[in-house]
Amino acid sequence: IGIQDRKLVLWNIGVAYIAFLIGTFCGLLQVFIRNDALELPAWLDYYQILTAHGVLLALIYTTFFIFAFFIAGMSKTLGNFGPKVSLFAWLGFIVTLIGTVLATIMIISGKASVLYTFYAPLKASGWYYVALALVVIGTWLSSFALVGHYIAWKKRNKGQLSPLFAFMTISTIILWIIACLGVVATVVFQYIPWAFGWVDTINVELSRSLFWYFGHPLVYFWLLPAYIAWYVVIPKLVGTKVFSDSLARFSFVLFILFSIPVGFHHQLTEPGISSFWKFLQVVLTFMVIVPSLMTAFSMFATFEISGRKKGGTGLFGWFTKLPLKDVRFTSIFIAMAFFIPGGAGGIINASFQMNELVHNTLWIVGHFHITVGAPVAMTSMGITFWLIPYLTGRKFTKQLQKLAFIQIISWTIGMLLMSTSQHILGLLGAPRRTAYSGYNGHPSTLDWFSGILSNHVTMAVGGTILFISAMLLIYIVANLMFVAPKAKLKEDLVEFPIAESDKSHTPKFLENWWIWIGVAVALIIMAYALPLSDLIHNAPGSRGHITW
Ligand code: HAS
Repeated sequence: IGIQDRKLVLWNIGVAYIAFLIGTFCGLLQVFIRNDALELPAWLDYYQILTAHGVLLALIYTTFFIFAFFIAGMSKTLGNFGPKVSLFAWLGFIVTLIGTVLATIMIISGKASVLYTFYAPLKASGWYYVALALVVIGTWLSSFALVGHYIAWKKRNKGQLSPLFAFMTISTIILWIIACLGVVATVVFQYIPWAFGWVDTINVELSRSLFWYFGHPLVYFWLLPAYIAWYVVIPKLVGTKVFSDSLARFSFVLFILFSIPVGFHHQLTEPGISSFWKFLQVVLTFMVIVPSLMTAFSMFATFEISGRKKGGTGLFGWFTKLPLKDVRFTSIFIAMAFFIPGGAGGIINASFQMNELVHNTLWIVGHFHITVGAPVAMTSMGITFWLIPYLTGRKFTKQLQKLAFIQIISWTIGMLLMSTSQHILGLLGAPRRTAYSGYNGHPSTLDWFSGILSNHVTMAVGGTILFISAMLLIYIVANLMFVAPKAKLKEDLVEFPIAESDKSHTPKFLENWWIWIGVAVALIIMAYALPLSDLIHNAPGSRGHITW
């Protein structure tokens, strides 16, 4: 890809890893506070650090990295950006960055200790919500740039299906733009007027519902770029083609349809929404599991086809033929393996009754560490190992590859220890989002920590290993950006791995976005129109508002 586009991608990656550095450091502080091993100075508190950890890793690291990957992939598959597209993409980057810096300042100065879900009636400085709005606007500008680039390609290639990477990027962006409408509505019309004191009240249940209208598709905004790498990059690394172009596209279409009308599954224990609407959204949640099962099927098929081609025999012969010595592959393979229990845990969460058992416990914290913290993060690591040297023209030296292996193995061990203990503690009843790590020595809580895995030591050891792994990753990233020797020989040049995908049998209507946007909007109206209107008109307290 061209030098200008490379620069933009590198800047996005650079910011992503600065957020990663601060965010993982806050994670380390957190495990120690939860173990009573660290006393904080008066100006710093647990919720401040927890907010920084959640926002910088789950929101900021992911967003910048995702746009870096999208920009690189779109430039690679559709051609270099033109001046207008470039301008929008840079503007998007700058506005997102300004929002990020403002939000970080607010959090660190203790004016926004509201956690990444910023539930009312927790209130931050009005400027924090302005910062969040800027982040969203910035991502929209970048999204418009990518959509513009895609439209220009479509005009040049009338009647043709776009390359798989571009199709998947556009699907993810459609999902993102529709999803953001919820968070924009609550931030602009509810939080900002309330936080600046222009109005006295806020309709809490409405704000939570609008947040989760956005919050669930947000997790697919994190997941889908990882799936792009699974569908498009992985087959190349194992030496085969995309298993089925139509299946891959159809799974992304299903995400557009079913990711959004499901937010109530985060609110199953909340009053104010009737069981009927919760049940409807639970059913739709089970629909959004289908494209992930299709993805699992497709991945196993890819491994099996490539394994058999290389001479693997028997039921598990394919496994022995996987390129496990290639850290770009292994990192993503472990990511996938994590998503098996991660996805199963999601299904448990989504099961209306079982949610009673796990909601608001450490189980959920365990769940999101083996979804976003491992499958998504480890896929980004796998991408990082080739994307940066591809962009900088540096060598991914043998020594760096060894370090990368140590890094991903330590991340795996740390995540396994920490998330297993979080799942167990959650099942025992340990609540999440609390600074009272010992639960004030309450007798019934003391037993929780006597298990082999469910004890303070495991969590602390897990957290520490993760932090060391994160620092190792930062070292590798800095090296690949600035230090590693330039690749002079052709065989040292790092490639952008994109597998061939046979589009000859793919139905054209899969790329008719208006159909999918139309169906998505219809489903959203069905799942949300009546319950949201109920929340606006029938909220307890004064008409339409709960006063805090
Ligand atoms: Fe979730 C809460 C339900 C997926 C993230 N989720 C959260 C929160 C986060 C999060 C951050 O229904 C906390 C929010 C908060 O702060 O309150 N989640 C689901 C369901 C899925 C799911 C049904 N979640 C994710 C993903 C996330 C994520 C993905 C981030 C990226 N989640 C919930 C629910 C809650 C929740 C409730 C609220 C709980 C509460 O009460 O608060 C599904 O999408 C999962 C489907 C996935 C699968 C797995 C397919 C497996 C694949 C891997 C194949 C492996 C291979 C490798 C090929 C069915 C694709 C083979 C290798 C070998 C070695 C064998």
